[in-house]
Amino acid sequence: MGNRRALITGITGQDGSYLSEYLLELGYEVHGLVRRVALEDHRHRLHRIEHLLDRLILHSGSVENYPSIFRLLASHPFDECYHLAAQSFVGEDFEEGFATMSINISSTQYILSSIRELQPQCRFYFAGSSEMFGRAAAAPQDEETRFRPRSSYGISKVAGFELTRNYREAYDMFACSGILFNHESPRRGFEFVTKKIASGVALIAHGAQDHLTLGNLDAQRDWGHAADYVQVMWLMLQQDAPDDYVVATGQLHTVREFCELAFAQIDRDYRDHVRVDPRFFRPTEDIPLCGNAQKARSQLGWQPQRTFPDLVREMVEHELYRRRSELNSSRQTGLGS
Ligand code: G4F
Repeated sequence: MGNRRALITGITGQDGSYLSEYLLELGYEVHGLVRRVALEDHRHRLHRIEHLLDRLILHSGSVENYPSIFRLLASHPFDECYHLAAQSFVGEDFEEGFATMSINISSTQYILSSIRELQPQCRFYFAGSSEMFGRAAAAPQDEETRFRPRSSYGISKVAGFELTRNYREAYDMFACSGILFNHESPRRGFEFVTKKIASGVALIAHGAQDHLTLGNLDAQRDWGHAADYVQVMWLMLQQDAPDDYVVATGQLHTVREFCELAFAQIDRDYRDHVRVDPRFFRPTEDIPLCGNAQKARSQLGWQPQRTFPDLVREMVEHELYRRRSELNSSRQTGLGS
């Protein structure tokens, strides 16, 4: 396994950082495509991979820029390419979704077309999403469920999925898509509800804030742990034949349950601290997004290792630790109150 080379787009994100760790553990040489501004601002933009920087090979470039992708693939042979980069927040206004669609769709086509032309043996992974099911007609969703996306993000992911399938079928490329349901971790961005709750709990525990404002507490999601989900990306590319797989826990939890467990960790009752503001509401699903990962379980032998309570505990512990460290360092520099 020693000398295998992988390219990750979106290496600075949550999934990119866990996947980098995993591939490095497996002995891969790991390359990442990173915007020049990020390379110049390590502390803020590379914080998720800062502990790995001396073991990664980063290239300046952007998935939005065809020449930079083409150049990179023309100069380095890769065994595997994981295309994780995307504009990924769902809660945006649909009308403002043009950039999401054009960036997400064209970047996938740039990479697939460059691989086809320059390195057709390179195996390709596309990060699909449960948002592709959108207003699903049935639950749980599996590989046979019809896509009915209703966000610009979901539509862009369906297009990426179809591009991947088409390159696989038309050009005989080893190209796979993972249809990943929500996956969280301490490295999640602050715009997502799990991180918002975990970080709010830590602020409340330290007296920096009294309450947390959320949208629909009865919204349900199939939440897994990102560290479990990146392993399945790798497994997909190790099979004899390329295919697409749903990756999910198959268990639904509400935002309320996440709050209950998170606040219980600091011995508080969420009802005393959570306020609801309709501004954060989204259209609710008649049929919840809940995945059936039976195919990944039986064909790839994959099984998520971490439970929902493990996930909540880890996220809250991380935020409590982060707040404590921030307070200590501001006290040391004389800025604390
Ligand atoms: O954390 P969320 O914003 O994640 P969402 O929209 O499900 O999207 C995430 O998962 C998708 C599936 O993998 C990815 F495609 C996508 O890229 C992203 O990673 O919202 C989760 C749920 C929603 O039902 C939302 O309505 O939480 C509900 N919610 C309730 N209050 C809230 C809030 N969401 C946010 N962001 N903020 C709130 O205050």
